[in-house]
Amino acid sequence: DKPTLAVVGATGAVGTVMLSILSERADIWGEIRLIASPRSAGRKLTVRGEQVEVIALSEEAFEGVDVAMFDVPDEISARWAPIAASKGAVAVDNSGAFRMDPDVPLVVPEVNAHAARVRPRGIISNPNCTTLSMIVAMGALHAEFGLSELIVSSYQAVSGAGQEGIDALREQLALVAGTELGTHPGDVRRAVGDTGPFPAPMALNVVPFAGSLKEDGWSSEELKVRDESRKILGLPELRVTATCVRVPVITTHSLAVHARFENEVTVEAAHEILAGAPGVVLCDNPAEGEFPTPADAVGTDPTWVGRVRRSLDDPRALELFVCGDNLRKGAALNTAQIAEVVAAELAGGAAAR
Ligand code: 2RA
Repeated sequence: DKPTLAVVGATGAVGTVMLSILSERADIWGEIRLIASPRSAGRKLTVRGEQVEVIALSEEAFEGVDVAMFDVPDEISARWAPIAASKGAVAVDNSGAFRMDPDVPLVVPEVNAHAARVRPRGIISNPNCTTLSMIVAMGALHAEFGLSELIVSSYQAVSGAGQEGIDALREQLALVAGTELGTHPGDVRRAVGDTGPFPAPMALNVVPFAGSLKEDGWSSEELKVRDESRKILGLPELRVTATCVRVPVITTHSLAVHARFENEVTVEAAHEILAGAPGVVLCDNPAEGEFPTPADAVGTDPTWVGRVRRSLDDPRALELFVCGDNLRKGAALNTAQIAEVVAAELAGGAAAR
């Protein structure tokens, strides 16, 4: 019998992408049960070409479920993922509630699929989209050269802040289009007024802050890049520094990466590794104007990598630029891939390694 999958948070921004991803990928699931808040119960959504009625989140909703994917706020996951697990489901959670729990593996199937097997709480976490947008490429380079340090700057899309973030940028772009705004201090800020979920205007601007403020001036996003990269790569002492920046892009996060390795590197070897790495597309021919951009990467599954250079002052370091769709690989796709690894394991297959 094919396993039963539950999608919790089916009506959200990531949930919507999830339903289209489930409709595109190999059809390994028996029933796909759609679960959301009581407010959304009764709505009909399309998955695999069929209309499925959304049911309200409750303990009974998890009866008979083999794998339950969660895309809901931290506090909802914190409460309900353990309930799903207690009902016998493996919970695959995309919130921040369990990512750093030592009894919960943090999984990116191209990098550490094996970790999914050891899940004492019956929960597997999906990383934050900023980490996910680069980690597949970094995992491939680490396997060859041995990573010793990461220094990254992110260029994060507004959809990382959900539909509210998308709406805010669209409204602001409409306000500034065709004007001469952006030529005097504060003119965009005055024209935009309410900046929505962002601490400054997003139109005609870049904002060096994403997430919430933590100790010593670091943002939550910056700390996630550090903590999660270390856990996924199994390098608890890895030196990681991130500066997270929001840019006026709807969807697809980008990162400029300085990666230092144990061994000397060459661009040729890095190209070969990246070109052969599952889930990575090498797009690196600047003479022909070929490099990844969010406008080209959006709506696609892979991590796009370009601008690969050996650092001028350090033969052990590479500079590169990566783009990844933050709603697909950054969220829904990786969750679906983890669920597939679990399904293969439950079926006694060989895919879970
Ligand atoms: C953001 N990484 O881009 C967050 C979303 N989880 O805001």
